[in-house]
Amino acid sequence: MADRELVTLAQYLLSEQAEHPETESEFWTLIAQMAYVAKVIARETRRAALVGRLGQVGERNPTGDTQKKLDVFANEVAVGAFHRSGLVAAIVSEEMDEPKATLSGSAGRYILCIDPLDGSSNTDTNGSVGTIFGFFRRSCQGRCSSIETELRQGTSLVASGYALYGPSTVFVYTRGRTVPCFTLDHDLGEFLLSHDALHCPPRGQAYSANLGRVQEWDGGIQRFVAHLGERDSDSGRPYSLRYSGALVADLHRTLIEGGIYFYPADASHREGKLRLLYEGAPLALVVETAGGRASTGHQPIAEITPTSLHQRVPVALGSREDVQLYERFAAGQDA
Ligand code: AFP
Repeated sequence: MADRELVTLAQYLLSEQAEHPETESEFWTLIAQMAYVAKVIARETRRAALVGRLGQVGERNPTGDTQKKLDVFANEVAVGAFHRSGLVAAIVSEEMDEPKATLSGSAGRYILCIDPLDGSSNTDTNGSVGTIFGFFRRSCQGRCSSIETELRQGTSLVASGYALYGPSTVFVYTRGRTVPCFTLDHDLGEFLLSHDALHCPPRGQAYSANLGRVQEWDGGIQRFVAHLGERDSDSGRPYSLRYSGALVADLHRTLIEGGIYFYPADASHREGKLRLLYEGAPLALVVETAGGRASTGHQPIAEITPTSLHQRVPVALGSREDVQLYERFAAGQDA
């Protein structure tokens, strides 16, 4: 059987550029450059065990997590790829305390917020990991007082997406219209269009959460979990539990098969564990563009105005009806 017509990411970006001449031309370069970052990280995660890149470096990152060698590597790749690009003014990363001003400095129109290696606790066990990115348009041009003032709420994201390093490497991006998905052909070294547009089903039959923390969650969330476990064939319950420890992997499955991923506040994470700027907000744009919903449980993630670079936020992402149900339980209005 002949291969289906193969569309490379480069071809796809060119045709998008032709269709949307109003888009700043540098935008397409941002996406192409991020895909390059994903390829380099994919290559290194595949051979990490052979080149001494597994394990920890002994440091903790700004959000208190232990840093893995691959975390540091992935961060260096991302910084290297955008430092001289002339496109971004600064890079905010999970792996850096302070934003990194790039060589283009105040000339850059965007700020890149990135979790270079999401789920890095999986690296030593050959589990899936990912990269999450968001490009924010700066709210002021030239020299501004501080990076916090330049970052506005998630609705000002111009593009976001993720790469998933699993059995295959996928690259997903959106600018709020559709969510195309590309799969890396390692032999060609090219991302090829594999899903024209991801559409999150309105409801699923699986949930992803660290159930080990259930006793520390609000009563409403505990009741939500109990509800998902009750038998009811009309609504497809009980839901199955699927949790990988890598948000990107759980989210990618949720986008394709439906369901919900959530990480609420708990005793160790009073504000939630995930970070707004380089996890919650970028993935909220992806999920909502795919027809799903992204919420803290009490408000849309995209409506939160960031107040600090490494701000945390409770998160519920996935199928619209499943997230709405979560919100009802979080508000104490059980089903
Ligand atoms: P790391 O990137 O520090 O490994 O954190 C991963 C993550 O942010 C997200 O990808 C996972 O879903 C979640 O944290 C896992 O956290 P728990 O280990 O507390 O379940």
